[in-house]
Amino acid sequence: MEIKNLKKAANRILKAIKKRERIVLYGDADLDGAASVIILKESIQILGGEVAAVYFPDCEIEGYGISKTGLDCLRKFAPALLVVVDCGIGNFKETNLAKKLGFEIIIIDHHQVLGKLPNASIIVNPKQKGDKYPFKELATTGIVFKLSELLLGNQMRDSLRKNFLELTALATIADMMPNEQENKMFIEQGMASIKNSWRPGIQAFLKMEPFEGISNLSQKISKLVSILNIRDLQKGIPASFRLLTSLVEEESQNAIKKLLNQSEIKKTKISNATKEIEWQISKEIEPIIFMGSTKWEIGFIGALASIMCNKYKKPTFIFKKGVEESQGAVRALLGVNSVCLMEKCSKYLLVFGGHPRASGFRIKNKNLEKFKKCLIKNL
Ligand SMILES: [Mn+2]
Repeated sequence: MEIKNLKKAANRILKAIKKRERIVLYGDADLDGAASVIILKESIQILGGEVAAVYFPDCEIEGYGISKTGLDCLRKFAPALLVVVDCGIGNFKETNLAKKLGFEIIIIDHHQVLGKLPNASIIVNPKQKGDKYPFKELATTGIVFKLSELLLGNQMRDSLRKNFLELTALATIADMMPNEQENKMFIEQGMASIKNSWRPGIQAFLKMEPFEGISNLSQKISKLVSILNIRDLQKGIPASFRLLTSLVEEESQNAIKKLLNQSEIKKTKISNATKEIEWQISKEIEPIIFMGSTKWEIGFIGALASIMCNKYKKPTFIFKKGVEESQGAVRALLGVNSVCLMEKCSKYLLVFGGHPRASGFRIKNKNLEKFKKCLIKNL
């Protein structure tokens, strides 16, 4: 049993390599997206192909998923095969726009399907209708790892396989996918070889002072994951991608120091925002937490929502308020499917999507109050 369309996607990519078509990779800027892009890019290169461009949208500026900004940036590469990883399943309009610009689109995603599918030429998503693959909880990197096995065949040497599994393990942990079945296997195998990883970025990390002292491997890994999950884009490339593809250990160490610093700053910001929220919710008792501020950053609203949701056991909607639009992160406890809940109120939203317990949305500010009321009514 194979994931629906996985073989089809592999064959299409192989054809593109053979015919020297231009290939463009488009990934979410979190660790799952970045690791997926790395595995795919390196697989294509091993097969003698070339990747014309990689693109990661900056959530702070252009929002989540396939963006108009991103497509404007990439249109000079059309006609090309555009492979979108770890996002795209909710990008109906943008997929059509990409087609109009001359891209053929493959979407490889694991986020919840929203009623219909975007108009891409191939969609790989274990959660789509008609997919009989029994395990639905793979991270996108897990799916892409399986794709790389199909692409490379017997060119997948043991050391490469181990290395890709290291990335898959890190991304599966970062995306908080359940540690069971195939994920468990990926995590176990990836962890087993990570100490001997040939990626200088990983070696740099393991040798650095604050981590050297941690003897417990899984603690070390969770620290590494928290650092790699910082969406620090420089010239459009996230820190995780830079670090995991870096060829120089020293350069990586400097990058890690910067990220450690950023993660401290992030912690302070989150703790300040937590106080603000707690002061607010002490005044009003509602079945959901629904709060936004112009001061909060996209970079930490997800973590902030997780903390509030776990502490107060309520579905939590935290958003960064912009001039006309807001962008939010949602967390819910087991038993509440936040994507389905938002689907019921989708007339107020510009974009939404994600996983049942961790998702996001974009909305016009004038609809915020109506959206909130609708959520409470449909809870
Ligand atoms: Mn993901």
